[in-house]
Amino acid sequence: MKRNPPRLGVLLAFEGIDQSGKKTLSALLMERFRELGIQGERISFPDYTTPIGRELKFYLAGERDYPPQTRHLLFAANRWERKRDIESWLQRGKVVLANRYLASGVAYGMAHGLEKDWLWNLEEGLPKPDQTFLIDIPPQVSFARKMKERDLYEEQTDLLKRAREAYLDLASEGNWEVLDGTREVESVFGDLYSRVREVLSSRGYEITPSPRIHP
Ligand code: DGP
Repeated sequence: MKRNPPRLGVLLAFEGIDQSGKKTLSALLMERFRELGIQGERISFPDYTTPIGRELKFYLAGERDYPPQTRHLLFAANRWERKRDIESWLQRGKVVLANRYLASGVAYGMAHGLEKDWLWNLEEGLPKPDQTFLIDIPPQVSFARKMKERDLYEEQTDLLKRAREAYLDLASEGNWEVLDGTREVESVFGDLYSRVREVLSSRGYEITPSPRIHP
């Protein structure tokens, strides 16, 4: 059996429906890592810069029509396109932050009525996250935060509702950290950061409480 290479770094995944705050929180975390001298990398999925990512962009703009399985294979293939990069960052001991990752494929696939096991199989072999954070918000909050220019999926309240339910279902099965994303960003970040510290400390990273000098 072919095994994935051993790794030294840490992979943290950020999940949640649109407008939950994934990008803002991971950007804040990267900022904190910079202050602490921790080497981090941030990656977002879908990654629209790859060949398959560009195809997904057309799809999300309503310019392509694919059967459900085909589009879910494309979303998963987009993650496989970046496998080597993620593995190489991890092997160099970096902390990798992924905005959306394996669980996006499963949650959105389930929201479209596809089978959970089939969806997980598409992700089998990609580096597994050390911790997945679900930034949980209801669809109404997502809509209130972004009213216009929503993509094909973002426009559909029912789909967002099902994606959120699927996320909560997955979170209860896995060892995920669920954060209430309806709160002020500082408060969500506070909770996120304490869990990140625990994960990193358990992996041998040295983290001081705060590198900032308070007058
Ligand atoms: P974003 O770039 O994060 O706004 O994502 C674009 C849209 O694609 C969003 O509505 C959620 C959806 N999406 C993201 N990842 C996946 C995936 O792996 N599978 C499916 N089916 N949809 C996804």
